[in-house]
Amino acid sequence: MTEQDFWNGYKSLQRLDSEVHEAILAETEREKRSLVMIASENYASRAVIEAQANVMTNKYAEGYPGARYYGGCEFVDKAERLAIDRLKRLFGSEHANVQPHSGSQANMAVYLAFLEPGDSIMGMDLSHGGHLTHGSPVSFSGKIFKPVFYKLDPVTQQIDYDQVRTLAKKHRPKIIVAGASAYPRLIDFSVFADIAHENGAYLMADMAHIAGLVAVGLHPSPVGNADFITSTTHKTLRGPRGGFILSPEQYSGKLDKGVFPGTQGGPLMHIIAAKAVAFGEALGSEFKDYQKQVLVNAKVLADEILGYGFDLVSGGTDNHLILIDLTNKGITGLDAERLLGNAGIVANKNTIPFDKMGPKITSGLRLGTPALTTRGMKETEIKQIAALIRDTLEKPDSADALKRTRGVVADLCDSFPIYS
Ligand code: DSN
Repeated sequence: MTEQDFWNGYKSLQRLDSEVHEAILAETEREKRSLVMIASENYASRAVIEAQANVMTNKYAEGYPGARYYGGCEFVDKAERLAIDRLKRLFGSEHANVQPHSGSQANMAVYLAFLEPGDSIMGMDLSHGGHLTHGSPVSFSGKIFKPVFYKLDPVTQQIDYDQVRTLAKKHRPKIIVAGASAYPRLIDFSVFADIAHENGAYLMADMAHIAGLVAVGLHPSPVGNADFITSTTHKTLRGPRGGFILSPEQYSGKLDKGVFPGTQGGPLMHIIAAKAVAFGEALGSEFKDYQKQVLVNAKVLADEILGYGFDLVSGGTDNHLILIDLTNKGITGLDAERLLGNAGIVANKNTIPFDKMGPKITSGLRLGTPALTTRGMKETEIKQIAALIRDTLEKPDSADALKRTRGVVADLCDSFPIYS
């Protein structure tokens, strides 16, 4: 069955709402025809997509399995219990909450459970690779709580744990957040835990980007170090869009209340069913092979891009992404994103540490390998794609280069279908 057949199967949608049906078909085609290098995107399996398109969307299930505020929850209870059990096994965690609608809501639930408005939180500066919900003034996290930010070391462009310790001592945040959305290096959760606990703070690890790597032991786990662990389900973990929280048993009651009734009402039971499927997939042996290849591909991408004279923030990568500093190439992140998009390579502009441009322009470009690797691409294809990126960014006015690049992108997309 091709993707087109898959979506054409939605006959009622086609009949009743052709506009939305067409938008879905167009998105299907866009995904098929482009090389996705957005580090936070991936392709959920067909089983995950099928599981989330189910009648559990009809069901209210406020509460938790066995203790709901509605009748008729026996089957959604089963789905949620499967998701919880599989997730706990996947990460070796004592407690799991699979209800957060997103990573942001998972973070919000932790803050609500353990902080009072006005309390201080400390996270990585957004422009250095942190996340909006780690205290940015434009997010609830910076509006309700008092944020303190650590920055990357200006020379190594990596986390400066001494600076984190000094800031923790000075500001005594109640929660320290270890996690990032554009950081290409390993995060040492045990050092973060020491710093937090020495200073009377909780440690929250936001492992959204690296959850798939952590699940198979290819990135050190925050479990056993962090008091609370939040994540999304759809990045390296390759599930449906959503979030979850892990913790030791001692925090389970407060955390569960932080999610419901603290920040959410009825859980999305169809999405929880799909999360269960994705966690089951992640427990399989093929998932480790996939994550290994994600890492190999990212390293090859880093080496190739460096070989073409581009600078990388921190000089390389230990995970699934690289962050190109475009300063020496005289091109902005915005222009790079546009040029690549026009050629069929989807990526996103990103600030680099101490960026002189604002977040709407930026001097950086973030590239990740999770989605390409799901399509089955390996070192050979990554080398080809690195060359396309070089051509696109170094010859922005060459119609020949653009034509060549579009041709190679089309060939790669044909040879590596997403859903075959
Ligand atoms: N917006 C996500 C990312 O692209 O990294 C983080 O939530």
